[in-house]
Amino acid sequence: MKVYIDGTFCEKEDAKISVFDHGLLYGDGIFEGIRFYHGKVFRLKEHIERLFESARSICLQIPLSREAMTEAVLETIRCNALQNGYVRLVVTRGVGNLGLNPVHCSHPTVVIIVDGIQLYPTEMYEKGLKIVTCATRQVSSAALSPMVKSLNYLNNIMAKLEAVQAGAGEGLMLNEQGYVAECTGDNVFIVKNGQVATPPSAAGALGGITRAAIFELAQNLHIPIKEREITRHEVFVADECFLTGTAAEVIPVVDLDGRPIKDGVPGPITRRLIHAFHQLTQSTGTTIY
Ligand code: PXG
Repeated sequence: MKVYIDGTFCEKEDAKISVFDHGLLYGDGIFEGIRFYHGKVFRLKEHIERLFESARSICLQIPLSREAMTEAVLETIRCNALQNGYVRLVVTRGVGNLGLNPVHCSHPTVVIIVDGIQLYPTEMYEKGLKIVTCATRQVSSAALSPMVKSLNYLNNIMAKLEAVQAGAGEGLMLNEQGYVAECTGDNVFIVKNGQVATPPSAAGALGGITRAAIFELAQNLHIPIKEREITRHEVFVADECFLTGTAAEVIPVVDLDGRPIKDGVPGPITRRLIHAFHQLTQSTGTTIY
């Protein structure tokens, strides 16, 4: 595996950055997780745009243009000669001193890693996931905008740990007000009486690229869809529930905290959206080679 660091490619073993990098010292930075399927990168423009918006929001000047960053991603995939896989694009504040002040970090660090992808087992896409509600709350959107895909994942990791310790596939995170925000690494949707709903960004949901694709697909299929506040109770009594994320794609949820969702099997709207999303990933994207 070849890794891109600040414009040069190195072997995985040599892919190292400074211990003075504020990405390490403070989690000061941003990232993207991107998929490519059959030699085409899925929603590359959207991922690059979200990265640059995250950067703008945290006052981080990415040392490349959008076009150069796009080319760097494509070149890193080419370098690894893969047709299918996952890209982790990370931009940190860069090397500074031991103080918090980002002003002393003059050069942001850009890292692009290409690897295979660890999906949920195929069986879970057919049978659905069991999830649990985490005691760890989502960070307040007043503290850190959920639209910024930052390197600060400690609260998501604490929530993930709770899910793992409970033997669940994912963990549902509530916000400070107790409304549903998202899962630890996925957005969450419910279906009730034929209507699809997902929490708004203000409730603590990341502006997911997969989430946005689901809005487009639902609209094309004439399935009503909207953003609204959702309670945990509404998930218990939903007709269907599913999660979306670059890694997970679209995956059904059939149980929350030991309450089966409806009949405890993936629902028809979830199945239609999984199928439509699969077709989208197979038929669209930026050509790599
Ligand atoms: N919410 C959170 C908190 C995320 O981290 C998503 C939603 C889905 O967004 P996209 O744009 O991917 O549809 C994410 C992204 C992992 C892992 O290992 C997951 C993400 C990021 C990094 C690692 O599960 N998810």
